Amino acid sequence: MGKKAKYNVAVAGATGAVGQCMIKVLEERKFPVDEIHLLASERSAGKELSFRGDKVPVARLTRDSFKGIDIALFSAGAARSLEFAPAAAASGAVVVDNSSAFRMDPDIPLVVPEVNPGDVGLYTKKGIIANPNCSTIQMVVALKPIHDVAGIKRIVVSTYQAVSGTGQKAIAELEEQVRAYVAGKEMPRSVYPHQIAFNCLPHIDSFLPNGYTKEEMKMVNETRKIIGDDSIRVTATTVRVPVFWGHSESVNIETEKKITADKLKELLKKAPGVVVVDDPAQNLYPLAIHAVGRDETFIGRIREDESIANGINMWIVADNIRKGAATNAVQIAEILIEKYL
Ligand code: NAP
Ligand code: 3JN
Repeated sequence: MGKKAKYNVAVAGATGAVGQCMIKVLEERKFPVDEIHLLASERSAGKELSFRGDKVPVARLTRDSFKGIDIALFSAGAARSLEFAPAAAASGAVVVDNSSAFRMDPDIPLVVPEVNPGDVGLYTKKGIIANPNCSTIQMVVALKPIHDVAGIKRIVVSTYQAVSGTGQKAIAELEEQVRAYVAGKEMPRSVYPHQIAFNCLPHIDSFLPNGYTKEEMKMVNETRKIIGDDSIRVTATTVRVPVFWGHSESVNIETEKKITADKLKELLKKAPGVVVVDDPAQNLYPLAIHAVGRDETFIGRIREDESIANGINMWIVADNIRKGAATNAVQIAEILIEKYL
């Protein structure tokens, strides 16, 4: 059978922060969409969203939503992925899932196209490909080229994560709290356990018995799976900060072989999907506000860690909703249609 010219695509979670961005990214990258099917909860059924200038109705996500669908992009939460993604795959769609539901399943590839594009081919096992957590994606885009030349032994990461990572309600909550503060009123609070405006919360996702949060352990386990090296030691502290868009990360690595800061800058300048922004004398370093709307990962403050023999510090920033979720998923779909479907 010949290659299709266009594909029927479903977006599950189409009304959400990630889903709406997926629709935009499909348009921008001119993904060859024949029909688009927009799916969300019962609450959104009948709403209309725009795709390439046309109004498209949103339908309720059910197990029967995937007849005739070639590619299903999921961003409706892990519970919906567990319930509906296998049904989508059984209907013949290839699922690209944005949730944590299947990321650590050994029969499901976990893919960042700049790092392990070849793993896409493993989709045939279950018809599902997992998209990693946003904080993991931007870190591995930066670290894979370093691992290839110097061998990363240990990673210590602290994140500064935007509220958009928690979805639409959290974006609204930060804005409402800032407005209330300026108006001298009491700040409303429902999404986070504490005020997020003018504050930092060392708490993303729920706490685990080992004292880490789930978000922190996602960074540990997903990094090893994507890079394909379980010997890399990773420790993470994930922090929610009062920023709307763009996750930032302070990353310290220890390598087997020495790599100088100058060599590393040259290496990263050539790395796929990376932009080096590193001229401290001119106050130039990656900023969340500059990453918004971009698909690259920005790296700066690259310097040798003077406390150990083979150590590097750097600052890594990306648009968490684009490269951290929607764009990465669409890039995976592009590899699928280019090589496999
Ligand atoms: P959001 O803005 O709150 O949107 C949630 C979406 O899920 C909405 O479209 C919502 O539909 C839909 N939904 C909720 N319950 C549903 C149900 N019972 N049946 C069908 N659809 C339902 O959240 P978001 O930020 O877009 O994130 C959505 C999910 O994407 C997250 O839970 C997470 O799994 C994943 N995500 C991944 C990353 C990453 O790191 N790669 C980053 C962010 C999010 P309604 O509008 O009808 O309620
Ligand atoms: O908090 C962030 O900045 C990223 C959030 C991701 C997220 C939010 C809710 C549920 C995830 C995820 O992708 O890991 C999940 C989940 O699917 O577990």
